[in-house]
Order: sequence, then C-alpha cells, then structure tokens
Amino acid sequence: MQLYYSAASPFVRKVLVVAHELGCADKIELISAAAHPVNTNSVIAALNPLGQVPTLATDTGRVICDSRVICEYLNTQFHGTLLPIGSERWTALVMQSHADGLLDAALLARYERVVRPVELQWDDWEAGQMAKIVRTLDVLELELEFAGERLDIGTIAVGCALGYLDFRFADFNWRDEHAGLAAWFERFSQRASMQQTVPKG
Ligand SMILES: N[C@@H](CCC(=O)N[C@@H](CS)C(=O)NCC(=O)O)C(=O)O
Repeated sequence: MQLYYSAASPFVRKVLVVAHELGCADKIELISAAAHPVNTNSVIAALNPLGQVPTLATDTGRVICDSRVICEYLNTQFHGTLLPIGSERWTALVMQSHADGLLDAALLARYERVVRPVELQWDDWEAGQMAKIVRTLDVLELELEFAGERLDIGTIAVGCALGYLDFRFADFNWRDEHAGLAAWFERFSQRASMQQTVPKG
C-alpha cells in the first residue's frame, strides 16, 4: 500500500496512529506529497479529485480517499476493533466527527493566515473558525470524562486534533479552560503510536 502523506497533516496522523495500533504500519509505503488548497498537487489530484492527503493506493490498485474511509479500510483489512460495534460505535464515530470538524475549522483558520493574500484576509472568518474550535473543545471535555483509557477511532481522532492545536496554534492555550481534556491528552500522548507520529514540518 502507498500512502500519500505529509508529516504535518493531522488527518494523515490519524491514519498512521491507526496503522501503528493495528500493527500494519510496516505494510504502508509513505510517499511525501505537499497538498495545497490553491496550488494543486497534480500527483495527488490524479488519484483523488480533491487533491488532499491522506490518499491511499491499495495493493489491488484501489484508491481510497478521506482519513475516515482509509481508517475503516485498514481496520477491516487487519481485523481491528478500532471501530466498535453496537452502541459504542456511535459514540466513537460522533467523537471522530467532532475531532475532524475541529480540524476542518483549524485548517480553514490557518489557510486564512498562511495562504490567503494579506489584503484579503478577514478577521471575522478566523474568529468564526476559532469559535467552532472552542465549542468543540467544550463538548470533548465532557465526552472524554468518561473515555478512561478507551482506544478507538474516536479517541485517536481527538488525540490527533489536540496534537495539531499544539503544533500549529501553540499560543492558543486550549488547556486553560479544558483541564480534564488536557489530563486525558497527557495520558493518551504517551502511547507509542502517538509518540511515533508526532507532527513535523
Ligand atoms: N476530510 C479529509 C480532509 C483532509 C485534509 O483536509 N487534508 C489537508 C492536509 S491536513 C489537505 O490535503 N489540504 C489541501 C487541500 O485541502 O486542498 C480527510 O479526513 O482526509
């Protein structure tokens, strides 16, 4: 399998954490690919119409886009339990949805500053995205209170989202109002899969 990836991408990190937890990371060849919302990467776009990472090319020639779908594919192929069955499934999937939504807002806020020309930047846009992040952190603070040491696609997604805030929004101080979430993240970050996928770039 080939994974088109960037070491800075939190969505790629989610896929890699899943791969490490499933014990299949060594079966994935990493192909560095700089995705950009304006300067389209033609190599990625030839596989994935959105031109985004992560994009996975499987050994049978199938292309799988979107971290959620790639994680589910890996979990199925390697007989994992990261997408639980029964009612826990919806807890995990909703948690993943919150974490990925937080990341969508974080990327939009970041692109506003690093991609959009200065004269076109809109402070209210950035503020709107940051407000989404704060509201999502408030929800995750309550949800993670009951997560304990749970490992599934939901907790993995939250770990990668919080890691991205530390990586790209170091001045944001999200821990100040979310002490429970911060304590959970401190424990979760000790996992080997998280240590092996610390973002760079
Ligand atoms: N829903 C997608 C989002 C992927 C995404 O936004 N990736 C970013 C990098 S972190 C990207 O490729 N950005 C370039 C673009 O949006 O054109 C997923 O979960 O994989």
